[in-house]
Amino acid sequence: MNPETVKQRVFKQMGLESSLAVILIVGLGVTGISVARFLKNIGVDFSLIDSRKQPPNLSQIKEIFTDYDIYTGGFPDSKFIGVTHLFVSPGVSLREPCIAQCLARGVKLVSDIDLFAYCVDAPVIAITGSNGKSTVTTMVELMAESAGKKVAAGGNLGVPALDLLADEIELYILELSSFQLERVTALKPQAAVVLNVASDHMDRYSDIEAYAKVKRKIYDHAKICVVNIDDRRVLAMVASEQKQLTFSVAKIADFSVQEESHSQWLVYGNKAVIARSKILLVGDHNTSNALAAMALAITVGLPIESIVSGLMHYQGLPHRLQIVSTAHEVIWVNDSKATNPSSCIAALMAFDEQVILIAGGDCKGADLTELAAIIKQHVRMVILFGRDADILEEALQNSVPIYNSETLEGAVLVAKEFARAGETVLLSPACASFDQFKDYQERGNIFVQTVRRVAA
Ligand code: UMA
Ligand code: ADP
Repeated sequence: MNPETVKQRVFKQMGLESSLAVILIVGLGVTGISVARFLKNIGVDFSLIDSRKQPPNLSQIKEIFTDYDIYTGGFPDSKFIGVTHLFVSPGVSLREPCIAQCLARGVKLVSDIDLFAYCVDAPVIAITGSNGKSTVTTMVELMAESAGKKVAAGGNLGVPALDLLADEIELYILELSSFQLERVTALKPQAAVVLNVASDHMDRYSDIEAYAKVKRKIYDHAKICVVNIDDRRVLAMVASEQKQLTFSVAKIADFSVQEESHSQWLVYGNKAVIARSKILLVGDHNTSNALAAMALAITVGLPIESIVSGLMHYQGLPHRLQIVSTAHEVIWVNDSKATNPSSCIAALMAFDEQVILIAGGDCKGADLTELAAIIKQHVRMVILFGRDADILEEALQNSVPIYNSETLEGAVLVAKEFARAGETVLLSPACASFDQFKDYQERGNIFVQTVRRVAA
C-alpha cells in the first residue's frame, strides 16, 4: 500500500490530525520496535521506553532510531506526562501504575494489532486459546499454501503483525495472546476462534474468568465465530446472533469426529473429510486442533482438497510432543512448549501407557489440582526441576514417586537411570521456562541436546 494512504488511515483512526499528539511506545522488544519502524516510515514522531536497563539489541536500536528519545531502566512518571497515545508491549502489564494512571486520565491505548487492522485489506483469521494457537495457526497456513494462496502467519507466533503486511498477501493468519487481545479494538477478522480456556497467566489476571473475558474479545467484530463446543467457557462467549461454525471431538457439531467403516473420520456436516489415522499428530487435543483449522479454512473459501493435503502433511512444530530419540527402545519426547498445566494434561492423555514425566519451572500461580490427579493416573514417576518444584511436589502429595533435580540436564540423567525398554520419557514442564531459561525453545533445545548426548 502506498505510504501516503497508510498515513491517512493511521492519522484518521488514531486522531493524529492535531500536532499536539505525544506518542509513547512502551517496550523495546520485537513488538515495540515493529511499531516504531512503522510510525517512522510514515513520518510520525514518538518516544520509546523500557523498564529494563539493558533490553536486548539496545545499541542497534539506538543506531536505527537516532533522532528519537529512548529511555531505559524504569518507568519514571516524568516520561508519561503529556502523553496522548500509548502503545504498550504485550509483556508489560496494563496494571503498571504509570500506565494505569495514563489510561485513567483518558490517554488513548493503541496496539500494533490495531495499526495492522487499520492497514490490512486482505482477509484475516484470528486465533487465540490457552493451548494449540501455534499449532492451529501453522496448520491453516499449510492448508492455504496447499491451495496456492500467498499467506502470512504471525503475531504471538513470532513475527509481529505489522512486519507481515505486504501488498501481495492474500490471507493473514494471526495468533493472538490474551496480552495482545487486551489492547486491541480495531481488528475485524473474517473468522476468529478461541480454541480453549484453561488456567494460564494467573500472575497477570485476577482469576480465570477475567482471563476468559479478554480472550472473548477476539469474537467482538468477527464475521464468523469458530466455536469449540467442548469447552463451556468458550461456548458461553458467542452471542446467538453471531454467525458460527462449531467443532467438537465428542459431540455433533459442524466439524466433528464420526465413525465410518470401522474407523474414525473428521467430518464437515455430513461429509467425511479425512481419516483420523491420516493425521500425523497424536492425541485428542490435536484432533480438536485439526477440526478448528478445518473450520477456519472453510471460512476463507479454501477447497477441501487443500484442507486434506494440509492436514496430511502437517508434521507439528518443534517442542510440541516432538519425538527426539528412540535409542535403546526408550522414547524421549520434547514438549517444552507445555507452559501450563492443561497442555501437560493433554500430553499425558495422548499416551496409552504410563510415562516418566519431567516437569517444573515457573508455575505462574496456576491451579495444579487437575494436573495432580492426571499425573497420579498417567505417570509412573515424576522428576521435578526448576524454581517451583516444591509447589508441584506439594500438589502431588506423594501420589507418585518423585525425584528432584536442580537442573533439566540432571533430570534427564535421572530419567535415563530409571527408564525401561518400551517406556516414554516426556518433558512436559506445565510451567513457564523463564526461571532458568531464555524461553521454552532454549529449554527444549537443552533437553534435546542432553538426551542425544546421554541416551544414545
Ligand atoms: N519487558 C520488560 N520491560 C519492558 C518491556 C518488556 O521487562 O519495558 C519484558 C517483558 O516482561 C517480557 C520481555 O520483556 O519478559 C518481552 O516483552 P515484550 O512485550 O517486549 O515482548 P516482544 O518481544 O514484543 O514479544 C511479544 C510477545 N511476548 C510476550 O507476550 C511476552 C511474543 O510472544 C510475540 O511472539 C511477539 O510479541 C510478536 O507478536 C512470546 C510469548 O511468550 C512468544 N508470548 C506469551 C505466550 O505465548 O504464552 C503470551
Ligand atoms: P500455544 O501457541 O497456544 O502455546 P501450541 O500449539 O504451541 O499452543 O502448543 C503448546 C502446548 O500445548 C504443547 O505442549 C502442545 O502439545 C499442547 N497443546 C496443543 N494443542 C492443545 C489443545 N488443543 N489443548 C491442550 N493442549 C494443547
